[in-house]
Amino acid sequence: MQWWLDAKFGLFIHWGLYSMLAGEYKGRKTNNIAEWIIHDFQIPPKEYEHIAEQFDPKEFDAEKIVQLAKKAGMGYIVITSKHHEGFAMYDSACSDYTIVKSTSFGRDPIRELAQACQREGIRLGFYYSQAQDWYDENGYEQDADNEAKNFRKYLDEKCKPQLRELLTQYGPVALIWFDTPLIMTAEESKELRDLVKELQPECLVSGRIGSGLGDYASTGDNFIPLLPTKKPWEVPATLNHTWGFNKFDTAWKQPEAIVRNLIKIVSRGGNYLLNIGPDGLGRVPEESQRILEEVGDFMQGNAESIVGTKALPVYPYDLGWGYLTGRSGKVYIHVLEEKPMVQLLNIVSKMKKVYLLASGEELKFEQRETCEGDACWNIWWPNDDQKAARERLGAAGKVDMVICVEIEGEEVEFEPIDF
Ligand code: FHN
Repeated sequence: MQWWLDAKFGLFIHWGLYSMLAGEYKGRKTNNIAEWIIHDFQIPPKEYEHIAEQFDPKEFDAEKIVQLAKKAGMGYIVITSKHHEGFAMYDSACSDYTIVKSTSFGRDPIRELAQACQREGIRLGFYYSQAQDWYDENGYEQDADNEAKNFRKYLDEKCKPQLRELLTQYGPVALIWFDTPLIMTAEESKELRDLVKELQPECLVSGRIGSGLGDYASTGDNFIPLLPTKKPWEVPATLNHTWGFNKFDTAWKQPEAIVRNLIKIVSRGGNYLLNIGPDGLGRVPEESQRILEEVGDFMQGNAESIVGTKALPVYPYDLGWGYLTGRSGKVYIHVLEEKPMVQLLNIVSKMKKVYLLASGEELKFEQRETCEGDACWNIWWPNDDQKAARERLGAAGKVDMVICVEIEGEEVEFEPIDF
């Protein structure tokens, strides 16, 4: 799974029939995440079939989405192949409730995306809701009486056959992003894991397969761990509140916040899986595009401080103004705020060379002890002018000025603060 550990940043795509409703059904607005509308409003499956008949996302453009992910510096894409609504967003022979059979659109967007990803050299994984299925009478549903259902039948006749299709029809699959196991047993989760590994041994399995059987941990949605964890981990996160498109949700996190989250997550050794929700016509919301493009401006010059980095030992301070990332022999100081100069305390490693990552412009530095005897790094902006240095960096320095410090030795050494 080295590719996944190195990638650090991925694109999540929530797209399904719910995207067409856009957070509203029969004049009623949802106040929950929009892809839950069928559950929250208890829309009967028959009615949902009519919605499917009107689904015609003719503006879906797989190539454009892949380019957007690449421009943002993302290394992988994960798309909903079947969300809890039970609708297959690909050509599935196991069900008639699919984008190819139930809509006038008739195309297989998963195939289009798989082909675009292969052309552009970006890995593709599939989200698959393995337990919740609000269309199938034997699929589970949160807060429903699930005990009475024949889940074995659902597993054997829908879930496993569909996973088999996804893992045999679309070339190499980077990962299966399972979600909401609910009351699945450890044996059932293991059965799914075994199936994935039998069909594609390299394919990863997300933490939400259940019973701790994932190849990595998926944190709670939008929850960033405070400290590095033992198991590799990933934060699935939204750009606004919802995952599926909701025309009323305009609470967009701005590029500054996204870059800050990315650095924070990467500094603690995690991955950031950031979501877009295309609308009912298949279009990526303009705000999502703009935000990801600006994040891409940062990544353009600074990807080295993100991609392929490893969690450093825990630095004993919460800096407030920035974060540290690193790799063998290098520490990257992410400066997110105005600072006359940059100082790091209790850092023992010897500095060899210091420069702005995006431009290579060298910075004056000194290594000393403070009056209290703490090991200390001091770094100055050229002519003590951060603003001018930021301007010279252009778009790559707008949100974060990344300073690269080359050090002696491979791993940075911090000193304890309680000596
Ligand atoms: O219920 C889903 C939700 O719709 C969305 O898919 C997120 C993404 O992580 N997962 C579940 C809730 O945790």
